Amino acid sequence: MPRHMKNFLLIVIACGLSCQNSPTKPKRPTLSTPTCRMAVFSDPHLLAPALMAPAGSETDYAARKLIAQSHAILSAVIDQLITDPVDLVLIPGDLTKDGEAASHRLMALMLSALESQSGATVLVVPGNHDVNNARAADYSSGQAAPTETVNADAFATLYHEFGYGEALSRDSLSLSYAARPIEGLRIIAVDSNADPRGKGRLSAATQQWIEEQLNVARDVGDRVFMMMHHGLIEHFKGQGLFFQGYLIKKREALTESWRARGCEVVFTGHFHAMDAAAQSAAAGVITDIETGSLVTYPCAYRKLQLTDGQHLQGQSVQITQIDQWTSHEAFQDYALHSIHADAKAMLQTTEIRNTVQGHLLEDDFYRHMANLISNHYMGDERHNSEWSSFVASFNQTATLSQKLLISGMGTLTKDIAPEDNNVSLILCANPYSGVGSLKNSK
Ligand SMILES: [Ca+2]
Ligand SMILES: [Ca+2]
Repeated sequence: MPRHMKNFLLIVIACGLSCQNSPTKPKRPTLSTPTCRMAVFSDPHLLAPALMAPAGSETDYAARKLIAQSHAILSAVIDQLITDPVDLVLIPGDLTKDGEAASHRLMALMLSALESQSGATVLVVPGNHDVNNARAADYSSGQAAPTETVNADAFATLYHEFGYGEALSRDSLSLSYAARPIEGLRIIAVDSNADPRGKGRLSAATQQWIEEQLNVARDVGDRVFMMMHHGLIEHFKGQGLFFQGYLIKKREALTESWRARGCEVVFTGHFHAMDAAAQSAAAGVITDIETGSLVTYPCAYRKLQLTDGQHLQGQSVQITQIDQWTSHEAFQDYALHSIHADAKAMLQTTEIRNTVQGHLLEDDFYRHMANLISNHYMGDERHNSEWSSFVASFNQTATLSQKLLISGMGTLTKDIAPEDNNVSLILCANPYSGVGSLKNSK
């Protein structure tokens, strides 16, 4: 065969093969642009009134948590969300004080009233206090007596109407699930409690299930928000060092993996602070929006509006009055004073105790820390000149490790962007760009 004929045939064959290897491109879904009103409240730590200590008894549940007021605070939030309703309510864990079955049953009843009277869809996920908690106690005798807790199956049954019954998919090894409460908006609710000691951890199988769910959301063009109890991103520099149990283990790898699959927002709780912190990953920015505890100063929740899948804006709402509050002290002042009363005890459960012990200004250290912590809980914390002058005095007689500690704690005075209380995020027109090519409908 002449050479030019041979070349011609080779070109024809190559074209044929090339056509066989390039089937018609599948039609890609249009990227969803959901709009909805949302509320997020976290760590309500409800203790059923039937289990509460009698009025006037000495029981001190844990001072910074206003457990005795937990039912009244939750009732106030639910009343507000019935009066001024939203479409979707997310609750990222620690629904109960310590997983008491009676508290869970009451919580489910209250959430049922919220759904039926406001029309909202309510989705929950457990925190480290909610399931198989040996500390579940009945205080009604004036002493803590062990009481029934719930296991994972009972939790999913109790909250059947609040995520588990309407899930598109459930992880077989945890209480994680994916739901689609709003057309075009997928919520992946992550159970971050694989570590029985209460620290944030996911099993390898649950990580894989989450990635599969994110891939499914991408393939159908849904926007994705995630929620879990433990933090994904540090809310102040050094949180991962000094308060390790509050953040999810392997957080850097998870941040990369989830952002690469199109998740831009994770709603968390656990540390009891109103805070939003963003981090850049290879595929783009991801923001951890932490909501404080309803039973810890400033007893706030979030109201948000998602517009066109891209604009997330909202404000914090503080509970300033509850039913049957008869104290001469304003409720918010009482909540703030409770932080000061408990700061030392709380910090002494961490590594901080051994480091600061023996310093001449040890007690002053805890007093100043109470200020830093309450400012961090409130959110949008700013430079604190009182703290700066205290650090100067403290360092005059501090050891090297004490100097490192106080320097680390100083990061609590520097908020990480974005703003904490007035959330205003512009999300990507296409969060899947670079990892899949979806067409945006706008
Ligand atoms: Ca912030
Ligand atoms: Ca902050």
